[in-house]
Amino acid sequence: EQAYRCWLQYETILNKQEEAHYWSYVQTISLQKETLIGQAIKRELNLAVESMFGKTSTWQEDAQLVLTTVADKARLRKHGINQEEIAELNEEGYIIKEKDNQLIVVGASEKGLLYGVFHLLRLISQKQSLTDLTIQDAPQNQIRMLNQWDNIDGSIERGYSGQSIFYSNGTVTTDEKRLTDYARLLASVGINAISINNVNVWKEETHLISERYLTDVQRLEEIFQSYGVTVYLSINFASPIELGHLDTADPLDAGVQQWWKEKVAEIYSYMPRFGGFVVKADSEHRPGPFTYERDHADGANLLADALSPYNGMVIWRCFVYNCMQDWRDRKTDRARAAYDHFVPLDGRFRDNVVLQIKNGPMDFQVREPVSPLFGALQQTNQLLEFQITQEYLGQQKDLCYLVPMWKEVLQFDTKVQGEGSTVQSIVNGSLYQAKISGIAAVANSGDEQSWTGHTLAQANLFGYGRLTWNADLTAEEILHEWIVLTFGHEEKLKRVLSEMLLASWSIYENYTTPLGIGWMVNPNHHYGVNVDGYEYSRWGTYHFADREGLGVDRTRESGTAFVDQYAKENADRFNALDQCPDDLLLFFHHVPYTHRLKNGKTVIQHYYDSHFEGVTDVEWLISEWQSLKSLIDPYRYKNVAERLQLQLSNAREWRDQVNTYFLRKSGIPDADGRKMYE
Ligand code: BDP
Repeated sequence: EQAYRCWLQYETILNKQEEAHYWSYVQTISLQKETLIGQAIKRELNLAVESMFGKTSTWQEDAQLVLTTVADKARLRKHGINQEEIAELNEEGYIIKEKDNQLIVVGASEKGLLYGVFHLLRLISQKQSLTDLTIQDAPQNQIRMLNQWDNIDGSIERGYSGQSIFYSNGTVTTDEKRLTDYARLLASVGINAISINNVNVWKEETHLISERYLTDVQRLEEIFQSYGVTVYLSINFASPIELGHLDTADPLDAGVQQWWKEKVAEIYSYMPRFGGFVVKADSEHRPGPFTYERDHADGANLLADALSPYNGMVIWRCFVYNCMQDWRDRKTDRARAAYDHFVPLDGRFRDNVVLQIKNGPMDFQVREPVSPLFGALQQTNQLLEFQITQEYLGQQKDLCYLVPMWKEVLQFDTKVQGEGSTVQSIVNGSLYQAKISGIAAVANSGDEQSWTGHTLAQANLFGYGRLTWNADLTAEEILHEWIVLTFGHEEKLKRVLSEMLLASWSIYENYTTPLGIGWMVNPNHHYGVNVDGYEYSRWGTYHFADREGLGVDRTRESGTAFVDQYAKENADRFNALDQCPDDLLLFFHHVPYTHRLKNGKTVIQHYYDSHFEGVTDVEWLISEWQSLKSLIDPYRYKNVAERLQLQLSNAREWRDQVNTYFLRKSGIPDADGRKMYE
């Protein structure tokens, strides 16, 4: 039960004083309209009040808690809220104000009101006093999206939390309770968009936009819509051929254009508030405009024209590279691909196209530099793409709290318009006055009791929502909120859990691939170590270790010149061996094993040390968790305890293989003479 409820525990309030304080506000509630979202608000409050107080609120016209929107001018006046306060909010914002034992929540829209109510419930769960409260809040990023990589057979691509809650055995689910609870979780942290099928669209999934499925998709859409979450579908670029039986999907072909227009009209006849399409084209064997010698602006604009009468959007992914490259040609660099494909097209996309760009130039490794597309694209709408599901980060067996990594990405200064041209300022639309912008992320949820497999991985879903709402929150602040909402107020619990989670990313990095090299994973499933697993394959993901050294030379003098995709200042910094940050050293440079890092250690010694440390740190995680046993319910305790054991074997395996491999390659022994498995 607790695992299922995540951060919406709504624990019974036992303290009499606290109970009296909060009850005085929620005993009577007024809500003007009973629209879809209005009903969701009412449902949530009833559920929360019942669970926290064991009694029910009375819904009446004159009440202690007033829920309303800006449209209700008379009531705002009555509560002394002036127009200026409201005018500062965007349409998803809200005000919460307490005066004389009356509480009012005003949404700039109904959605804003919904977010305001969740905020209020969060305050109560955190035991914050409501007396004299004034809160004015609105999201910083416009689109805050989840990408489900769910397939109709019920499997989830890169899913580590069981099966899909959207589909099973070739049909759309009928478990509306579970979907509603998911929508609640998302809305409670401000997520406002979701694409409900895998970006790799083929076979049956292609039919999701056809009559066969649209009635079912509409059912799901309504659930999410009632929590302010707009639904999108991933589509197959070759749909005109596969569904429409045309002989081409050429974006400049009039028949193809007509086909998409009719298709989009059909979709909107089912779902007038449908969001639009997510498209992975010409990538990893998916079809796309290249087949017809057209470029990606042609491809995206084709769909954009069909969607624009309905204000629909095309979310076009930039994860385009040649996955069949010749690995012997060291000049081909996969990291360059997205920039090389898309920068020449800057300015050619329609207003309702938004390019979705992975945070790094490769693929969600434990540490990558920020994608140079951020900053380079100046006349194109952009969405940043994160991966919440831990494909390369321990697959929800290993613990890895991701908010600190995401913060680094958002704070990275691209310098394209001088100091302060951060990624956040691009994705919130301010730097280039973008019409559409925001953040998307691959979800980590499934049908397991805890939603995320590893109970502590709930922190990443929660954290993603909170951070995309407000990028100024620190990783610590978000974590503390999450711990209290999920596990309660016990001091020891708060301290230990936050130490564990805040250390977890760097622990994972230490026993896997520190210094920015990445990969070395088992091919295909990507869990666990395999140092040369991808080294001689066509995927473009290499470490180039030889007897002298390791790392990828991406410098302008002797390497792939990838560095020059960044603004000059960053390019020069990454390019210069003595200025490149150590944690990205091997991403940009091929160095001898004896190269000295800024901490004075050689690269090889750092590799040995960090791998030994990583394992010791996992042992520390285990003993920390054990110290919490009496403070956590048995289900969640066991769930995490078991996974920590898996993490320990994984970490040992990484340590032993990586250390042995580099000992053999380099012939340089560990300075501390520790045992290696030669
Ligand atoms: C990679 C995954 C692959 C995805 C691809 C993508 O291994 O399953 O299809 O990204 O983002 O990380 O399209």
